[in-house]
Amino acid sequence: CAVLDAAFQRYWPLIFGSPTGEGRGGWHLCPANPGNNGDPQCFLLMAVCPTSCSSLPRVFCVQYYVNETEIVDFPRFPHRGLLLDTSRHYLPLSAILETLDVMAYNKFNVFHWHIVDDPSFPYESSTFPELSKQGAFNAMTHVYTASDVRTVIEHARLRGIRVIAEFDTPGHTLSWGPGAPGLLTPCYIGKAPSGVYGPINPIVNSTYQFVTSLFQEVSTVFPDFFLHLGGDEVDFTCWKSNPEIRAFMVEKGFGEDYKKLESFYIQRLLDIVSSLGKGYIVWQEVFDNDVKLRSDTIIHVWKENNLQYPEEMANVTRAGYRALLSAPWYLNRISYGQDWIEAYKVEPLNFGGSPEQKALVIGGEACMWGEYVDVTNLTPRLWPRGGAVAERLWSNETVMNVRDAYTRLVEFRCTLLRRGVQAQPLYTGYCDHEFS
Ligand code: CP6
Repeated sequence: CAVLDAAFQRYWPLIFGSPTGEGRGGWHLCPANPGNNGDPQCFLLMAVCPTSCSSLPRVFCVQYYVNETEIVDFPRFPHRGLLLDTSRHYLPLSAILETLDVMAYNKFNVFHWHIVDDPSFPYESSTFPELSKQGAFNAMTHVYTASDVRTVIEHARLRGIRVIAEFDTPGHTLSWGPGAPGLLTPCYIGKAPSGVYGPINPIVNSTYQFVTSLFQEVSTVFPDFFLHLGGDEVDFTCWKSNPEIRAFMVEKGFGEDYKKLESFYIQRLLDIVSSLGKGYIVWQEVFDNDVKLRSDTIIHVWKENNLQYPEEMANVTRAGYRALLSAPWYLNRISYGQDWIEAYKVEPLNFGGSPEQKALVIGGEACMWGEYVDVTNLTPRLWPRGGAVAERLWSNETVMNVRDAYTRLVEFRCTLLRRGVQAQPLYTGYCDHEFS
């Protein structure tokens, strides 16, 4: 009898239960009909229980047909992510869990949770409960409690998916204001505050005390080594209007260069998060603005302008940083026709650079920004289109035939429907199960 190999030993108890109990006994597989050259091959499965069973040795012989299949498959890129935005619209827990299921079918392995932003703050913080009390769309119903967050992380973990939370600062933080008085910059009209607020106020110490406490909490709630710190799209008009900020600019010798002020904030934030023992991912502006970065920082390339992203990938990797690509993969964008094809045809390493530079591209993320997406249209917009990005990130660069991919996606979309996932059609046609 051949002892079952390690993989078989692991999965067999999941399917049939473990007659010998956890970690006890040896599994043996005996050909029941040696000499059978035809298929399927029949095996006898015998589980031998060596100790502490009522009648020893106990032998189970079960006859099953086992189809032998050898699969050689491995990912091209280690980081295959999907971004969901739960600030523009609240997504119920069930929608996030279903998305994690379908991510796993697609071999996505990172859930980038853009959890808070300008419109709402649905993250329930234990350190600063006022943030969601004042900043969520509804503090009772439209929040993610500590238990919800644990549920998401565990559901993801069981499917081989990491959860990376993004707390985007210093821009995209308007919803933080009501629950954190003094955090945001008061904007001015002339000599008087206008009552409107801008990005996080980078010139007061209380800001850094606040972000230290918040990120202390966040870094324990989200166990992944990485946090996403945002740093994108900071609007300088409010900072420019504020006389105290302008005085600070003079004092620091920043002149009129508000990117220097932004960098001043980001630099301190990165030091805080580093001291908490976390790694960080930032949007490309942080790199573009010449912020001093730890050498293990990951730069997230998102700007689509005129398909210039290959140039940015080249710049980021030339500087020695690892890069993540999202620019061509905005699933929230839709257009008439088969728009998955453009996403599929992207070749992430198609930029000018050395092999060492190419090796710094750790993968990419499909993004589902939430301005026009809530629970009603999330699933059909994500699937099966997200599968095109997933395949690009998983498969060898030689796997690029669009017609073959179409066939796979059509089949996969029918599978999703059979599993109760409302995936949208790619084009005309039907699914076999419609007739059965
Ligand atoms: N929110 C945040 C967004 C976007 C970004 N950051 C965004 C910008 C342009 C498009 C889609 C999304 N909605 N916080 C940029 C990373 Cl087309």
